[in-house]
Amino acid sequence: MDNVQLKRSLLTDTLTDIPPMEMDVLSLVNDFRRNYTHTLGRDRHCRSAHYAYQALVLILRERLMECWKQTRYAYEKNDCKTASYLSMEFLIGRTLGNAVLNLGLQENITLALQCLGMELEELADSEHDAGLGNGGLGRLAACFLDSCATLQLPVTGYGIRYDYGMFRQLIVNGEQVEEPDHWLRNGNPWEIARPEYTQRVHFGGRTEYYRDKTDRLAPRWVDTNDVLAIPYDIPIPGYRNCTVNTLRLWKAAATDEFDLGEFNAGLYPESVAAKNSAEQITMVLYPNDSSENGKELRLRQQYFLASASLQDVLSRWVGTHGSDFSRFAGKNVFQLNDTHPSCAVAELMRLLMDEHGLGWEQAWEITTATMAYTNHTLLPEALEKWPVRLFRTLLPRLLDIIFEINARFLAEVSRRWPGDTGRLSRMSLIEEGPEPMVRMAYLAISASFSVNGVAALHSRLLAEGLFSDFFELWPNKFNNKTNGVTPRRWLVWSNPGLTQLLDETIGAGWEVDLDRLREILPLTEDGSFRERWYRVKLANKERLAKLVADECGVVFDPRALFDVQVKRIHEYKRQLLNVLHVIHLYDRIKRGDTGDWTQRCVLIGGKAAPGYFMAKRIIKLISNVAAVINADPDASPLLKVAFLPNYSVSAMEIIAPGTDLSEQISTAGKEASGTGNMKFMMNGAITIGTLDGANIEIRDEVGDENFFLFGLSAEQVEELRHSYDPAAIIANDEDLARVLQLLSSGHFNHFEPGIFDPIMHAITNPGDPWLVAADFRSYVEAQKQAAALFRDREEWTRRSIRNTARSGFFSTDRTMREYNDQIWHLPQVPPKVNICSISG
Ligand code: HTW
Repeated sequence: MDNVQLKRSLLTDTLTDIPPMEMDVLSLVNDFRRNYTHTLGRDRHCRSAHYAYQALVLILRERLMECWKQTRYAYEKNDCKTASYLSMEFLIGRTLGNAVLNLGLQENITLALQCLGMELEELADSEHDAGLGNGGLGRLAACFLDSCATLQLPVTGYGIRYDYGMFRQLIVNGEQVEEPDHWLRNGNPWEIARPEYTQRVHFGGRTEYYRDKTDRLAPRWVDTNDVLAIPYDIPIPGYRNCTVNTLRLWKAAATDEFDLGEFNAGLYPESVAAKNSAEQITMVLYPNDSSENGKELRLRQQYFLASASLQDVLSRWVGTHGSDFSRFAGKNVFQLNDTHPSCAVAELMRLLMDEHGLGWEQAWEITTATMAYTNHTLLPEALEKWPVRLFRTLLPRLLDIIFEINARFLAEVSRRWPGDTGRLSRMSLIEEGPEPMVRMAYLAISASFSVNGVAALHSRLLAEGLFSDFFELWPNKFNNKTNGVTPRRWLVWSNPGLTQLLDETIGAGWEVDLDRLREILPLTEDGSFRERWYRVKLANKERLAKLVADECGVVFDPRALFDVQVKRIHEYKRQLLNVLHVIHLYDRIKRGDTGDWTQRCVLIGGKAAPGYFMAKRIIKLISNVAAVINADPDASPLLKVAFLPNYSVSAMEIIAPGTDLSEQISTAGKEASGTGNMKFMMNGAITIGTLDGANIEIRDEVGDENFFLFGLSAEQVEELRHSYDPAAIIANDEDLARVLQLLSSGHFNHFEPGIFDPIMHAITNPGDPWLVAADFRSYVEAQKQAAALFRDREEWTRRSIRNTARSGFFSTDRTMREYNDQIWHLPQVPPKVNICSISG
């Protein structure tokens, strides 16, 4: 072939135009071999499954790349508005199975691997979870990205590439032990480093005033210690639509010019070692869910995320639009996932003014037209406040700006309510006192055009309670966006048995139009359909029973009622109430009160924040109670209890499909939404729950006869607080009295005297904020109903079917459409697909 022929046979002569990759089984097999031997350099002597996993990831990655590029080009070409989802957490779990599913390659990859003597499930199972989040808030961000890609919305996730994600939880002698999660040890084949987009983030120093080009006094931030932010991109494929969005995670790196002073003094090793302090920033995820911890390093992380992400967006803007920011707000929106990235408010002001020369008014107009804030909790201990003193040393220029925002804001408040000094101090962005604090939620609200809660009740309580002053001032900012979960991971991938049954019954397509699940409703009256439904659930329970046997050494009988509570361990979530019920069942067995018994297997799992004493003690109680019951020959045929160590995204993929009864038992008014509740519902579990968070909407959707309701309402909880008398409740409830007698007698801690005293105290304390004793009776009654119903297999199955059928509302596709229609207003932009062979 001569040169001319060669050129003609190429598609074009640019560097990046390449022909589409084949998706057939033979091509997959050959590409697998090529990657295994040539890219990874393995030969027939290699026995490690790890390289097979890697080769599989590489053939998927190759196939994602073209779509990824085309997706970027489509967004650029349309010059369309884009959203940046700023979050300190993205709890994505495993990526392999999700990529295979979303690329529509399940069948062909399974076949290709079979040819090579391997199994997809096994390889998928060898992937380490990306545990870059604590719980619901972080997982929500991951589900949002899946739905945005599926809806072809131009949304980029911005987060932190922690070297150590959520700790691995071991249970040793019934107690939680934390182990570091070095998830990057074997590399992360899903990420692409993009050092060419590195940003520089400032810390420390001071503000100085200088004369700018127009001879005006202008502030600038000087004498700073800088840290580099290097982006690592992870592809987020949409569901069979060729869109691949981006999750951009920042890693901290030292600059090269650090501490020249020490170099000159000949302290070369010391000064290289000092690089550490910069690189520390992205070392570890803080393992606290729904509580603030106030550490300086955490504020550094937050600012690092906000600054790097905003600079990334601004430098792209300047690259394509130059220094004209007049259309910036029409083309950008920033969604703040709780207050964690809320430094972004002041940082955007700083960048626009100090780096891009805008005046305050124009910068503020842009900031307030682009920032939107989502609140995820009403718990006062989770509301972030940072000492003004810390801001002054770490982020002095930001503090100037926050003070200015506050001064202008308070002026607005006093124009509206002249002389109302109480209101001024209540609403000030700065909490006065011996240690003045910046109230991050107020900073976020004051600069955002949208403030939303995550379930209907939660959003109402924000407006009526926590943020009522702000609601009075700006009622139109406030709105609700009820959470969801992605049905691709939480139904299609996790529950292949049910997926097949649904496909055969109503035809494919429901995965992206989840309301279609309602089409199975008439079949609740079809006995053979119910039988198939029951068989699927049974098989999933066998899978879960295997997990429990492997991880806990406890044997669950798949015919029993699988009663499951998995979530972070927190007093407001009331795992304690669950244990009290378990002890009550045990007590009934020991008293011979076992007429019409329903065999039950209770599974509890979740991590405690390492510094949360009561949460850790609750884990110990669950473990000890489980040990006593499982070893008791009277009890164990009727009741089994297990604490599952190291609850995680990939554990939930097995747990949700195998669950009959979903425990959602938080004190009403405390759980903002919950999202595990939705995963269980989608997989046909029935909820036992309080009127809290999204439980209320779950019950509205499924109908009250398909939900076991108990407990005080949020209003009743507030009302009772003043007159709560647990002693009287205990005195009037023999069952509860016996349970507490067993607990305080040391029956569950014969060799560990006194360890459960703090738990007894918490339950019997009139100041118990979680009102455990108050809801015990109605909880036990609801559990009785559940147990009785479970013995009627046909009726239970009908209600299980209805739960799945009516779970459509809880797809994040619906949630993202609402964010987009009411907050973001982004266009749907499909990539050019002629070059890409993946399309739906
Ligand atoms: C809510 C949960 C809700 C979920 O967000 C939670 N909020 C935090 N963690 C959560 C998604 O909207 O379904 O009901 O409790 O799971 C959360 C938090 C935090 C501070 C406040 C609230 C999480 C991690 C770190 C700090």
